[in-house]
Amino acid sequence: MKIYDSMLYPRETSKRYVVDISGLWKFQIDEKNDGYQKKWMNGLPDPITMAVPSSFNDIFTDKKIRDYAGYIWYEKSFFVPSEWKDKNLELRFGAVTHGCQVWINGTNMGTHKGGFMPFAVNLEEVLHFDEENIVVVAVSNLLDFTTLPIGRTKTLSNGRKVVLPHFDFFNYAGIHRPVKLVVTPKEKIEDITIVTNIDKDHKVGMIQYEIETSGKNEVQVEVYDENKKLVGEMIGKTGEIIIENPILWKPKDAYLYKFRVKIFQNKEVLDDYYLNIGIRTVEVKENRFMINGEPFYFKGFGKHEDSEYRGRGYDPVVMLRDFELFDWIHANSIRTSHYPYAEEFYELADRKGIVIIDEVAAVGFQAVVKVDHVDIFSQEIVQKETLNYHKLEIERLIKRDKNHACVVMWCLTNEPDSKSPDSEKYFQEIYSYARTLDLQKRPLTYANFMYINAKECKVHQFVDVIGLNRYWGWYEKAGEEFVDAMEIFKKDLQEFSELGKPILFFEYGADTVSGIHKLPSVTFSEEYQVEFLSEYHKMFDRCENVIGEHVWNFADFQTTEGPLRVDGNKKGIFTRSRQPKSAAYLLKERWGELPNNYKA
Ligand code: BDP
Repeated sequence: MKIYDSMLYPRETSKRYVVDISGLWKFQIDEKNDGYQKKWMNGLPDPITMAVPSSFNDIFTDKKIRDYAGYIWYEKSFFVPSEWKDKNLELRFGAVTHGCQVWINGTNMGTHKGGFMPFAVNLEEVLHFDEENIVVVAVSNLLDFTTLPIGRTKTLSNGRKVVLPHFDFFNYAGIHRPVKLVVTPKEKIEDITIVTNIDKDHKVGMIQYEIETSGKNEVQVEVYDENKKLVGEMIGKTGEIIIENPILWKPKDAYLYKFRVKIFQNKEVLDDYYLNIGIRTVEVKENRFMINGEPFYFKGFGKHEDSEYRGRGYDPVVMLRDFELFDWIHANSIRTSHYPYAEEFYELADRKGIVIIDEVAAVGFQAVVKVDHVDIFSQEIVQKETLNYHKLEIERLIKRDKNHACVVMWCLTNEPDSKSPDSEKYFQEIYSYARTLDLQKRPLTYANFMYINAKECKVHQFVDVIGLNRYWGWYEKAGEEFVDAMEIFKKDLQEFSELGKPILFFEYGADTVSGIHKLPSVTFSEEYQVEFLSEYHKMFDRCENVIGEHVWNFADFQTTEGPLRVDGNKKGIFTRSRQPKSAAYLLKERWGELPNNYKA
Protein backbone atom coordinates (compact mmCIF):
# COMPACT_ATOMS: atom_id res chain seq x y z
CA MET A 1 0.00 0.00 0.00
CA LYS A 2 1.44 3.34 -0.98
CA ILE A 3 -0.92 5.64 0.96
CA TYR A 4 -2.48 4.72 4.27
CA ASP A 5 -3.79 6.05 7.58
CA SER A 6 -0.98 6.80 9.99
CA MET A 7 -2.32 7.11 13.50
CA LEU A 8 0.72 6.75 15.73
CA TYR A 9 2.02 10.24 16.49
CA PRO A 10 5.52 10.69 15.02
CA ARG A 11 8.05 10.98 17.86
CA GLU A 12 11.82 10.98 17.99
CA THR A 13 13.25 8.21 20.15
CA SER A 14 16.52 6.27 20.25
CA LYS A 15 15.33 4.35 17.16
CA ARG A 16 13.15 6.88 15.34
CA TYR A 17 13.89 10.16 13.58
CA VAL A 18 11.49 12.82 12.43
CA VAL A 19 12.34 15.55 9.92
CA ASP A 20 9.75 18.29 9.61
CA ILE A 21 9.51 19.44 6.00
CA SER A 22 6.90 22.12 6.67
CA GLY A 23 7.87 25.68 5.76
CA LEU A 24 7.63 27.37 2.40
CA TRP A 25 6.35 25.20 -0.43
CA LYS A 26 5.59 25.87 -4.10
CA PHE A 27 1.91 26.44 -4.81
CA GLN A 28 -0.42 26.86 -7.75
CA ILE A 29 -4.17 27.19 -8.15
CA ASP A 30 -5.61 24.93 -10.83
CA GLU A 31 -7.92 27.60 -12.21
CA LYS A 32 -8.52 25.89 -15.54
CA ASN A 33 -8.81 22.51 -13.89
CA ASP A 34 -6.25 21.04 -16.27
CA GLY A 35 -3.28 20.50 -13.94
CA TYR A 36 -3.72 16.76 -14.15
CA GLN A 37 -3.79 16.77 -17.94
CA LYS A 38 -0.82 19.12 -18.11
CA LYS A 39 1.14 16.80 -15.82
CA TRP A 40 1.67 19.14 -12.90
CA MET A 41 2.52 16.06 -10.84
CA ASN A 42 5.96 16.25 -12.44
CA GLY A 43 6.46 19.82 -11.22
CA LEU A 44 4.32 22.97 -11.07
CA PRO A 45 4.73 25.15 -14.20
CA ASP A 46 4.18 28.57 -12.66
CA PRO A 47 4.22 28.34 -8.87
CA ILE A 48 4.14 30.95 -6.15
CA THR A 49 5.17 30.47 -2.51
CA MET A 50 2.84 29.07 0.15
CA ALA A 51 3.21 28.42 3.87
CA VAL A 52 2.77 24.87 5.20
CA PRO A 53 0.99 24.30 7.49
CA SER A 54 -1.67 26.89 6.73
CA SER A 55 -4.91 27.45 4.91
CA PHE A 56 -4.14 29.09 1.59
CA ASN A 57 -7.22 31.34 1.60
CA ASP A 58 -6.42 34.33 3.80
CA ILE A 59 -2.90 34.84 2.51
CA PHE A 60 -4.30 36.36 -0.67
CA THR A 61 -5.77 39.82 -1.30
CA ASP A 62 -7.74 38.60 -4.31
CA LYS A 63 -11.26 37.52 -3.39
CA LYS A 64 -11.41 35.11 -6.33
CA ILE A 65 -8.49 33.17 -4.90
CA ARG A 66 -9.72 33.28 -1.32
CA ASP A 67 -13.06 31.83 -2.38
CA TYR A 68 -11.67 29.51 -5.05
CA ALA A 69 -13.32 26.11 -5.33
CA GLY A 70 -11.46 23.24 -6.93
CA TYR A 71 -7.90 21.90 -6.89
CA ILE A 72 -4.83 23.58 -5.46
CA TRP A 73 -1.39 22.12 -5.93
CA TYR A 74 1.64 22.03 -3.64
CA GLU A 75 5.22 21.01 -4.33
CA LYS A 76 8.32 20.58 -2.18
CA SER A 77 11.74 19.01 -2.57
CA PHE A 78 13.48 17.01 0.15
CA PHE A 79 16.58 14.87 0.61
CA VAL A 80 17.17 11.54 2.30
CA PRO A 81 20.71 10.32 3.03
CA SER A 82 21.72 6.79 1.96
CA GLU A 83 22.57 6.04 5.63
CA TRP A 84 18.82 5.51 6.01
CA LYS A 85 18.61 2.84 3.29
CA ASP A 86 17.79 0.07 5.73
CA LYS A 87 15.01 2.10 7.41
CA ASN A 88 11.32 2.33 6.88
CA LEU A 89 10.75 5.77 5.31
CA GLU A 90 7.48 7.57 5.00
CA LEU A 91 6.15 11.04 4.44
CA ARG A 92 3.40 11.81 6.92
CA PHE A 93 0.76 14.51 6.55
CA GLY A 94 -0.97 15.63 9.79
CA ALA A 95 -4.05 16.69 7.74
CA VAL A 96 -4.83 17.94 4.24
CA THR A 97 -8.27 19.50 3.82
CA HIS A 98 -10.52 18.00 2.42
CA GLY A 99 -8.79 15.39 0.31
CA CYS A 100 -5.79 14.96 -1.95
CA GLN A 101 -3.69 12.94 -4.32
CA VAL A 102 0.06 12.58 -3.73
CA TRP A 103 2.95 11.97 -6.16
CA ILE A 104 6.56 11.31 -5.24
CA ASN A 105 9.07 11.85 -8.03
CA GLY A 106 6.18 11.64 -10.50
CA THR A 107 4.83 8.32 -9.17
CA ASN A 108 1.18 8.32 -8.17
CA MET A 109 0.98 7.31 -4.50
CA GLY A 110 -2.81 7.36 -4.31
CA THR A 111 -5.57 9.49 -2.86
CA HIS A 112 -6.76 10.30 0.64
CA LYS A 113 -10.29 11.42 1.45
CA GLY A 114 -10.96 13.49 4.59
CA GLY A 115 -9.49 16.74 5.82
CA PHE A 116 -8.71 16.15 9.48
CA MET A 117 -6.81 12.89 9.86
CA PRO A 118 -3.16 11.92 9.42
CA PHE A 119 -1.95 9.70 6.58
CA ALA A 120 1.37 8.71 5.12
CA VAL A 121 2.95 7.58 1.89
CA ASN A 122 5.63 4.90 1.83
CA LEU A 123 8.77 6.08 0.09
CA GLU A 124 10.50 2.75 -0.35
CA GLU A 125 10.19 2.21 -4.09
CA VAL A 126 10.19 5.80 -5.25
CA LEU A 127 12.94 7.51 -3.34
CA HIS A 128 16.27 8.77 -4.75
CA PHE A 129 18.81 8.58 -1.93
CA ASP A 130 21.27 11.48 -1.66
CA GLU A 131 19.45 13.28 -4.46
CA GLU A 132 16.55 15.69 -4.72
CA ASN A 133 13.08 14.17 -4.28
CA ILE A 134 9.90 15.95 -5.25
CA VAL A 135 6.56 15.60 -3.50
CA VAL A 136 3.51 17.03 -5.29
CA VAL A 137 0.08 17.19 -3.65
CA ALA A 138 -3.17 18.09 -5.44
CA VAL A 139 -5.66 19.22 -2.80
CA SER A 140 -9.43 19.49 -3.23
CA ASN A 141 -11.61 21.81 -1.17
CA LEU A 142 -14.84 20.66 -2.79
CA LEU A 143 -17.82 19.53 -0.73
CA ASP A 144 -20.78 17.32 -1.49
CA PHE A 145 -23.23 15.00 0.28
CA THR A 146 -20.56 12.35 0.74
CA THR A 147 -17.85 14.53 2.26
CA LEU A 148 -17.60 15.33 5.96
CA PRO A 149 -18.29 18.15 6.54
CA ILE A 150 -21.19 18.26 4.08
CA GLY A 151 -21.78 20.96 1.52
CA ARG A 152 -22.18 21.51 -2.18
CA THR A 153 -20.71 23.42 -5.06
CA LYS A 154 -22.54 26.15 -6.89
CA THR A 155 -21.75 27.78 -10.23
CA LEU A 156 -22.16 31.57 -10.43
CA SER A 157 -23.58 33.37 -13.45
CA ASN A 158 -20.05 34.12 -14.68
CA GLY A 159 -19.23 30.41 -14.65
CA ARG A 160 -17.09 30.54 -11.50
CA LYS A 161 -17.58 27.74 -9.01
CA VAL A 162 -17.96 28.45 -5.30
CA VAL A 163 -18.38 26.12 -2.39
CA LEU A 164 -21.61 26.26 -0.39
CA PRO A 165 -20.87 24.87 3.04
CA HIS A 166 -23.83 23.43 4.98
CA PHE A 167 -22.11 24.70 8.11
CA ASP A 168 -21.18 27.93 9.81
CA PHE A 169 -17.40 28.12 9.43
CA PHE A 170 -15.28 29.21 6.52
CA ASN A 171 -14.35 26.34 4.23
CA TYR A 172 -10.61 26.74 4.74
CA ALA A 173 -8.37 24.37 2.83
CA GLY A 174 -4.78 23.43 2.23
CA ILE A 175 -2.05 21.45 3.96
CA HIS A 176 -3.29 22.29 7.43
CA ARG A 177 -0.94 20.33 9.63
CA PRO A 178 2.80 19.54 9.57
CA VAL A 179 4.37 17.28 6.95
CA LYS A 180 7.10 15.04 8.34
CA LEU A 181 9.61 12.57 7.02
CA VAL A 182 9.32 9.73 9.53
CA VAL A 183 12.22 7.32 9.80
CA THR A 184 11.50 4.09 11.66
CA PRO A 185 13.10 0.66 11.92
CA LYS A 186 11.97 -2.07 9.50
CA GLU A 187 10.49 -4.06 12.34
CA LYS A 188 8.43 -1.55 14.21
CA ILE A 189 5.66 -0.76 16.64
CA GLU A 190 2.49 -0.17 14.62
CA ASP A 191 -0.17 0.46 17.23
CA ILE A 192 -0.71 0.58 20.98
CA THR A 193 -4.02 0.44 22.82
CA ILE A 194 -4.25 1.36 26.49
CA VAL A 195 -7.13 0.86 28.92
CA THR A 196 -6.66 2.01 32.49
CA ASN A 197 -8.59 1.13 35.58
CA ILE A 198 -8.46 1.82 39.30
CA ASP A 199 -9.66 -0.10 42.32
CA LYS A 200 -12.33 1.35 44.59
CA ASP A 201 -9.93 2.94 47.08
CA HIS A 202 -7.63 4.28 44.37
CA LYS A 203 -4.79 2.23 45.83
CA VAL A 204 -4.11 0.19 42.69
CA GLY A 205 -3.96 1.33 39.08
CA MET A 206 -4.19 -1.13 36.21
CA ILE A 207 -2.83 -0.50 32.74
CA GLN A 208 -4.07 -3.04 30.21
CA TYR A 209 -2.31 -2.83 26.90
CA GLU A 210 -2.20 -4.34 23.44
CA ILE A 211 0.68 -3.73 21.05
CA GLU A 212 0.87 -4.45 17.35
CA THR A 213 4.24 -4.74 15.66
CA SER A 214 5.27 -5.53 12.11
CA GLY A 215 7.39 -8.52 13.17
CA LYS A 216 7.67 -11.50 15.50
CA ASN A 217 10.29 -10.31 17.98
CA GLU A 218 9.57 -9.84 21.67
CA VAL A 219 8.18 -6.64 23.10
CA GLN A 220 9.12 -5.10 26.42
CA VAL A 221 7.04 -2.46 28.18
CA GLU A 222 8.25 -0.11 30.90
CA VAL A 223 6.22 2.45 32.83
CA TYR A 224 7.94 5.48 34.35
CA ASP A 225 6.49 8.07 36.70
CA GLU A 226 7.06 11.81 36.32
CA ASN A 227 10.31 11.53 38.30
CA LYS A 228 11.55 9.09 35.63
CA LYS A 229 11.37 6.24 38.14
CA LEU A 230 10.51 2.80 36.74
CA VAL A 231 7.22 1.78 38.36
CA GLY A 232 6.17 -1.20 36.26
CA GLU A 233 7.36 -3.48 33.48
CA MET A 234 6.24 -6.44 31.45
CA ILE A 235 7.27 -8.65 28.54
CA GLY A 236 4.75 -9.43 25.80
CA LYS A 237 2.47 -7.78 23.28
CA THR A 238 -0.55 -7.83 25.56
CA GLY A 239 -0.75 -7.64 29.29
CA GLU A 240 -1.66 -5.73 32.39
CA ILE A 241 0.69 -3.67 34.50
CA ILE A 242 -0.22 -2.94 38.09
CA ILE A 243 0.77 0.41 39.57
CA GLU A 244 0.65 0.60 43.37
CA ASN A 245 -0.62 3.89 44.81
CA PRO A 246 -1.07 5.46 41.38
CA ILE A 247 -1.28 9.21 40.94
CA LEU A 248 -4.44 9.65 38.91
CA TRP A 249 -4.95 11.85 35.87
CA LYS A 250 -7.55 14.39 36.99
CA PRO A 251 -9.13 17.36 35.23
CA LYS A 252 -6.89 20.42 35.74
CA ASP A 253 -4.56 18.23 37.79
CA ALA A 254 -2.96 15.96 35.24
CA TYR A 255 -0.38 13.30 35.98
CA LEU A 256 1.23 11.39 33.14
CA TYR A 257 3.16 8.16 33.16
CA LYS A 258 5.54 7.37 30.35
CA PHE A 259 4.56 4.09 28.70
CA ARG A 260 7.67 2.96 26.85
CA VAL A 261 7.65 0.09 24.37
CA LYS A 262 10.72 -1.59 22.91
CA ILE A 263 11.11 -4.42 20.43
CA PHE A 264 14.01 -6.70 21.25
CA GLN A 265 15.97 -9.21 19.18
CA ASN A 266 18.23 -11.02 21.65
CA LYS A 267 19.77 -8.04 23.44
CA GLU A 268 19.49 -5.58 20.59
CA VAL A 269 16.75 -2.93 20.66
CA LEU A 270 15.04 -2.78 17.27
CA ASP A 271 12.36 -0.15 17.94
CA ASP A 272 11.60 2.26 20.76
CA TYR A 273 8.43 4.34 21.18
CA TYR A 274 6.45 5.86 24.04
CA LEU A 275 3.09 7.33 24.96
CA ASN A 276 2.31 9.70 27.80
CA ILE A 277 -0.63 8.07 29.50
CA GLY A 278 -2.91 9.01 32.36
CA ILE A 279 -4.52 6.55 34.73
CA ARG A 280 -8.19 7.46 34.96
CA THR A 281 -11.68 6.10 34.38
CA VAL A 282 -14.75 7.65 32.75
CA GLU A 283 -18.35 6.51 32.76
CA VAL A 284 -21.91 7.76 32.76
CA LYS A 285 -23.83 6.76 35.87
CA GLU A 286 -27.50 7.71 35.89
CA ASN A 287 -27.55 11.44 35.19
CA ARG A 288 -23.90 12.08 36.03
CA PHE A 289 -20.63 12.01 34.12
CA MET A 290 -18.00 10.37 36.29
CA ILE A 291 -14.24 10.78 36.06
CA ASN A 292 -12.38 8.54 38.51
CA GLY A 293 -15.69 7.68 40.13
CA GLU A 294 -16.53 11.30 40.91
CA PRO A 295 -19.15 13.48 39.17
CA PHE A 296 -17.57 15.96 36.80
CA TYR A 297 -19.05 19.30 35.72
CA PHE A 298 -17.89 20.56 32.29
CA LYS A 299 -16.94 24.27 32.11
CA GLY A 300 -15.59 25.45 28.81
CA PHE A 301 -16.19 26.05 25.15
CA GLY A 302 -16.91 24.86 21.69
CA LYS A 303 -14.00 26.09 19.61
CA HIS A 304 -12.61 26.26 16.14
CA GLU A 305 -9.15 25.87 14.73
CA ASP A 306 -9.23 29.39 13.37
CA SER A 307 -6.94 32.39 13.44
CA GLU A 308 -5.95 35.35 11.33
CA TYR A 309 -4.00 34.63 8.12
CA ARG A 310 -3.47 30.96 9.01
CA GLY A 311 -7.15 30.09 8.74
CA ARG A 312 -7.37 26.52 9.99
CA GLY A 313 -3.61 25.86 9.78
CA TYR A 314 -1.90 24.52 12.88
CA ASP A 315 0.10 27.12 14.74
CA PRO A 316 1.73 26.32 18.11
CA VAL A 317 1.63 29.99 19.13
CA VAL A 318 -2.14 30.21 18.76
CA MET A 319 -2.55 26.86 20.49
CA LEU A 320 -0.48 27.92 23.49
CA ARG A 321 -2.33 31.22 23.80
CA ASP A 322 -5.63 29.32 23.79
CA PHE A 323 -4.49 27.02 26.59
CA GLU A 324 -3.29 30.05 28.54
CA LEU A 325 -6.78 31.52 28.22
CA PHE A 326 -8.44 28.24 29.28
CA ASP A 327 -6.45 28.52 32.53
CA TRP A 328 -7.13 32.21 32.98
CA ILE A 329 -10.88 31.77 32.64
CA HIS A 330 -10.98 28.52 34.70
CA ALA A 331 -12.24 26.36 31.83
CA ASN A 332 -11.75 22.64 32.40
CA SER A 333 -12.99 21.23 29.08
CA ILE A 334 -13.35 21.75 25.33
CA ARG A 335 -15.37 20.21 22.53
CA THR A 336 -13.37 19.95 19.30
CA SER A 337 -16.24 21.37 17.28
CA HIS A 338 -16.69 20.56 14.41
CA TYR A 339 -13.85 18.21 13.47
CA PRO A 340 -10.87 16.47 15.05
CA TYR A 341 -8.10 18.95 15.92
CA ALA A 342 -4.34 18.72 15.42
CA GLU A 343 -2.71 15.93 17.41
CA GLU A 344 -0.56 18.44 19.29
CA PHE A 345 -3.73 19.88 20.86
CA TYR A 346 -4.52 16.55 22.57
CA GLU A 347 -0.91 16.04 23.66
CA LEU A 348 -1.05 19.40 25.42
CA ALA A 349 -4.52 18.78 26.85
CA ASP A 350 -3.22 15.53 28.38
CA ARG A 351 -0.43 17.50 30.00
CA LYS A 352 -2.63 20.38 31.20
CA GLY A 353 -5.62 18.33 32.36
CA ILE A 354 -8.05 19.84 29.87
CA VAL A 355 -10.92 17.41 29.27
CA ILE A 356 -11.84 16.88 25.61
CA ILE A 357 -15.02 15.85 23.89
CA ASP A 358 -13.71 14.67 20.55
CA GLU A 359 -15.93 15.39 17.56
CA VAL A 360 -15.94 13.83 14.11
CA ALA A 361 -16.53 16.19 11.14
CA ALA A 362 -20.15 15.04 10.70
CA VAL A 363 -21.68 18.48 10.40
CA GLY A 364 -23.98 19.82 7.70
CA PHE A 365 -26.72 17.18 7.70
CA GLN A 366 -29.12 19.96 6.75
CA ALA A 367 -30.94 20.76 9.96
CA VAL A 368 -30.22 24.46 9.72
CA VAL A 369 -31.14 25.15 6.13
CA LYS A 370 -33.02 22.71 3.99
CA VAL A 371 -31.32 23.52 0.72
CA ASP A 372 -33.81 22.87 -2.11
CA HIS A 373 -36.13 21.30 0.52
CA VAL A 374 -34.11 18.10 0.42
CA ASP A 375 -34.53 15.66 3.32
CA ILE A 376 -30.91 14.61 3.44
CA PHE A 377 -31.39 11.31 5.27
CA SER A 378 -33.88 10.09 2.66
CA GLN A 379 -31.18 10.26 -0.02
CA GLU A 380 -29.86 6.87 -1.06
CA ILE A 381 -26.34 8.19 -1.42
CA VAL A 382 -26.38 9.40 2.20
CA GLN A 383 -27.70 6.11 3.56
CA LYS A 384 -24.98 4.22 1.71
CA GLU A 385 -21.88 6.19 0.81
CA THR A 386 -22.01 8.88 3.47
CA LEU A 387 -22.91 6.37 6.15
CA ASN A 388 -19.92 4.17 5.30
CA TYR A 389 -17.60 7.12 5.13
CA HIS A 390 -18.95 8.48 8.43
CA LYS A 391 -18.17 5.09 10.00
CA LEU A 392 -14.66 5.20 8.56
CA GLU A 393 -14.05 8.66 10.01
CA ILE A 394 -15.24 7.52 13.46
CA GLU A 395 -12.93 4.53 13.21
CA ARG A 396 -10.02 6.79 12.29
CA LEU A 397 -10.81 9.25 15.09
CA ILE A 398 -10.94 6.56 17.73
CA LYS A 399 -7.81 4.90 16.42
CA ARG A 400 -5.91 8.19 16.48
CA ASP A 401 -7.10 9.51 19.85
CA LYS A 402 -7.98 6.39 21.88
CA ASN A 403 -4.97 6.60 24.22
CA HIS A 404 -5.39 10.21 25.29
CA ALA A 405 -6.40 10.55 28.93
CA CYS A 406 -7.92 13.93 28.06
CA VAL A 407 -10.48 12.43 25.67
CA VAL A 408 -13.51 11.39 27.71
CA MET A 409 -16.31 11.24 25.15
CA TRP A 410 -16.90 10.93 21.39
CA CYS A 411 -19.29 13.33 19.69
CA LEU A 412 -20.48 11.66 16.49
CA THR A 413 -22.49 14.44 14.85
CA ASN A 414 -23.44 18.10 15.16
CA GLU A 415 -27.01 19.30 14.58
CA PRO A 416 -28.24 16.67 12.14
CA ASP A 417 -31.81 16.79 10.88
CA SER A 418 -32.79 14.29 13.57
CA LYS A 419 -36.49 14.90 12.96
CA SER A 420 -36.23 13.14 9.62
CA PRO A 421 -37.69 9.60 9.87
CA ASP A 422 -34.70 8.19 8.00
CA SER A 423 -32.22 9.69 10.44
CA GLU A 424 -33.17 6.98 12.91
CA LYS A 425 -31.76 4.00 11.02
CA TYR A 426 -28.75 6.03 9.95
CA PHE A 427 -27.77 6.89 13.51
CA GLN A 428 -28.68 3.53 14.94
CA GLU A 429 -26.02 2.13 12.63
CA ILE A 430 -23.52 4.89 13.48
CA TYR A 431 -23.85 4.54 17.23
CA SER A 432 -23.94 0.77 17.38
CA TYR A 433 -20.85 0.63 15.17
CA ALA A 434 -18.99 3.20 17.29
CA ARG A 435 -19.69 1.15 20.42
CA THR A 436 -17.63 -1.72 19.00
CA LEU A 437 -14.51 0.41 18.45
CA ASP A 438 -13.31 1.90 21.71
CA LEU A 439 -11.84 -0.54 24.23
CA GLN A 440 -12.14 2.20 26.87
CA LYS A 441 -15.90 2.26 26.22
CA ARG A 442 -16.06 6.04 26.46
CA PRO A 443 -19.58 7.51 26.44
CA LEU A 444 -21.07 8.73 23.16
CA THR A 445 -22.85 11.99 22.51
CA TYR A 446 -24.22 14.31 19.78
CA ALA A 447 -25.23 17.96 19.52
CA ASN A 448 -28.97 18.50 19.12
CA PHE A 449 -30.33 21.36 17.00
CA MET A 450 -32.53 23.83 18.91
CA TYR A 451 -35.57 23.52 16.64
CA ILE A 452 -35.80 19.75 17.18
CA ASN A 453 -37.32 19.06 20.59
CA ALA A 454 -37.05 15.98 22.80
CA LYS A 455 -40.25 14.48 21.42
CA GLU A 456 -39.23 14.90 17.77
CA CYS A 457 -35.55 14.00 17.96
CA LYS A 458 -34.72 10.47 16.85
CA VAL A 459 -31.07 10.46 17.94
CA HIS A 460 -31.04 10.99 21.72
CA GLN A 461 -32.14 7.37 22.26
CA PHE A 462 -28.69 6.20 21.05
CA VAL A 463 -26.43 8.42 23.17
CA ASP A 464 -25.18 8.41 26.76
CA VAL A 465 -25.05 12.18 27.13
CA ILE A 466 -27.42 14.58 25.38
CA GLY A 467 -25.66 17.60 23.96
CA LEU A 468 -27.82 20.69 23.40
CA ASN A 469 -27.07 23.69 21.18
CA ARG A 470 -29.39 26.49 22.25
CA TYR A 471 -29.92 30.05 21.03
CA TRP A 472 -33.31 30.98 22.51
CA GLY A 473 -32.96 34.73 22.90
CA TRP A 474 -30.70 35.01 19.88
CA TYR A 475 -32.10 33.41 16.72
CA GLU A 476 -35.51 33.35 18.35
CA LYS A 477 -37.01 36.15 20.47
CA ALA A 478 -33.86 38.23 20.90
CA GLY A 479 -33.64 41.58 22.67
CA GLU A 480 -36.80 42.87 24.31
CA GLU A 481 -38.55 39.51 23.81
CA PHE A 482 -35.89 37.69 25.84
CA VAL A 483 -38.33 36.81 28.67
CA ASP A 484 -40.46 34.89 26.20
CA ALA A 485 -37.38 33.12 24.88
CA MET A 486 -36.70 31.89 28.40
CA GLU A 487 -40.23 30.46 28.64
CA ILE A 488 -39.64 28.40 25.48
CA PHE A 489 -36.26 27.38 26.81
CA LYS A 490 -37.71 26.25 30.16
CA LYS A 491 -40.18 23.91 28.47
CA ASP A 492 -37.57 22.65 26.01
CA LEU A 493 -35.08 21.83 28.78
CA GLN A 494 -37.77 20.27 30.94
CA GLU A 495 -38.69 17.85 28.14
CA PHE A 496 -35.09 16.83 27.63
CA SER A 497 -34.51 16.32 31.36
CA GLU A 498 -37.48 13.99 31.53
CA LEU A 499 -35.45 11.57 29.41
CA GLY A 500 -33.30 10.99 32.51
CA LYS A 501 -29.95 11.27 30.77
CA PRO A 502 -27.20 13.77 31.57
CA ILE A 503 -27.46 16.99 29.55
CA LEU A 504 -24.43 18.95 28.46
CA PHE A 505 -24.83 22.38 26.89
CA PHE A 506 -22.54 22.23 23.88
CA GLU A 507 -23.52 25.64 22.54
CA TYR A 508 -25.20 28.75 23.88
CA GLY A 509 -24.25 32.31 23.04
CA ALA A 510 -24.97 35.58 21.31
CA ASP A 511 -23.06 37.44 18.60
CA THR A 512 -21.18 40.30 20.17
CA VAL A 513 -19.08 42.86 18.39
CA SER A 514 -16.17 43.68 20.69
CA GLY A 515 -16.30 47.35 21.66
CA ILE A 516 -20.03 47.88 21.18
CA HIS A 517 -21.37 49.01 24.56
CA LYS A 518 -24.93 50.00 25.21
CA LEU A 519 -26.98 50.75 28.33
CA PRO A 520 -29.55 49.35 28.43
CA SER A 521 -28.26 46.49 26.33
CA VAL A 522 -29.05 45.84 22.67
CA THR A 523 -28.27 42.77 20.62
CA PHE A 524 -24.63 42.64 19.46
CA SER A 525 -23.46 44.70 22.47
CA GLU A 526 -21.12 43.29 25.11
CA GLU A 527 -23.82 43.97 27.72
CA TYR A 528 -26.30 41.74 25.86
CA GLN A 529 -23.85 38.83 25.76
CA VAL A 530 -23.32 39.13 29.54
CA GLU A 531 -27.07 39.20 30.24
CA PHE A 532 -27.73 36.34 27.85
CA LEU A 533 -25.15 34.06 29.45
CA SER A 534 -26.23 34.98 33.00
CA GLU A 535 -29.83 33.98 32.29
CA TYR A 536 -28.70 30.67 30.78
CA HIS A 537 -26.56 29.98 33.86
CA LYS A 538 -29.61 30.36 36.11
CA MET A 539 -31.37 27.69 34.04
CA PHE A 540 -28.38 25.35 34.25
CA ASP A 541 -28.11 25.79 38.02
CA ARG A 542 -31.78 24.93 38.44
CA CYS A 543 -31.76 21.80 36.28
CA GLU A 544 -30.46 18.72 38.05
CA ASN A 545 -29.55 16.88 34.83
CA VAL A 546 -27.29 19.58 33.42
CA ILE A 547 -23.71 18.36 33.78
CA GLY A 548 -21.91 21.16 32.04
CA GLU A 549 -21.80 24.33 30.03
CA HIS A 550 -19.79 24.98 26.88
CA VAL A 551 -20.25 28.51 25.61
CA TRP A 552 -20.35 29.07 21.86
CA ASN A 553 -17.68 30.11 21.04
CA PHE A 554 -14.25 30.40 22.61
CA ALA A 555 -13.24 33.07 20.08
CA ASP A 556 -14.72 34.92 17.10
CA PHE A 557 -14.15 32.97 13.89
CA GLN A 558 -14.43 33.30 10.14
CA THR A 559 -17.52 32.07 8.30
CA THR A 560 -19.03 32.36 4.84
CA GLU A 561 -20.34 35.87 4.16
CA GLY A 562 -23.99 36.70 4.77
CA PRO A 563 -26.40 39.11 6.44
CA LEU A 564 -26.14 37.35 9.82
CA ARG A 565 -22.37 37.50 9.98
CA VAL A 566 -20.25 40.57 10.72
CA ASP A 567 -16.87 39.56 9.27
CA GLY A 568 -17.52 36.12 10.69
CA ASN A 569 -19.29 34.68 13.72
CA LYS A 570 -18.94 37.01 16.67
CA LYS A 571 -20.12 34.75 19.49
CA GLY A 572 -16.57 34.55 20.83
CA ILE A 573 -15.89 35.22 24.50
CA PHE A 574 -12.53 36.29 23.15
CA THR A 575 -11.95 38.19 19.93
CA ARG A 576 -10.30 36.46 17.02
CA SER A 577 -7.01 37.92 18.25
CA ARG A 578 -7.66 36.31 21.64
CA GLN A 579 -8.52 39.35 23.78
CA PRO A 580 -11.41 39.26 26.28
CA LYS A 581 -14.88 40.72 25.80
CA SER A 582 -16.82 41.72 28.95
CA ALA A 583 -18.43 38.26 29.20
CA ALA A 584 -14.98 36.74 29.74
CA TYR A 585 -14.92 38.29 33.23
CA LEU A 586 -18.37 36.92 34.02
CA LEU A 587 -17.24 33.39 33.11
CA LYS A 588 -13.93 33.77 34.90
CA GLU A 589 -15.77 34.61 38.09
CA ARG A 590 -18.43 31.91 37.75
CA TRP A 591 -16.08 29.12 36.71
CA GLY A 592 -13.54 30.14 39.35
CA GLU A 593 -16.24 29.48 41.94
CA LEU A 594 -17.82 26.31 40.51
CA PRO A 595 -15.78 23.28 41.53
CA ASN A 596 -15.02 20.50 39.01
CA ASN A 597 -17.43 18.30 40.93
CA TYR A 598 -20.24 20.89 40.99
CA LYS A 599 -23.61 19.17 41.52
CA ALA A 600 -21.91 16.07 43.01
C1 BDP B 1 -24.94 26.12 15.51
C2 BDP B 1 -23.72 25.43 14.95
C3 BDP B 1 -22.47 26.28 14.97
C4 BDP B 1 -22.79 27.72 14.63
C5 BDP B 1 -23.73 28.24 15.70
C6 BDP B 1 -24.12 29.70 15.46
O1 BDP B 1 -23.48 24.18 15.55
O2 BDP B 1 -21.52 25.75 14.10
O3 BDP B 1 -21.67 28.51 14.49
O4 BDP B 1 -24.92 27.48 15.71
O5 BDP B 1 -25.11 29.93 14.79
O6 BDP B 1 -25.94 25.97 14.56
O7 BDP B 1 -23.42 30.59 15.93
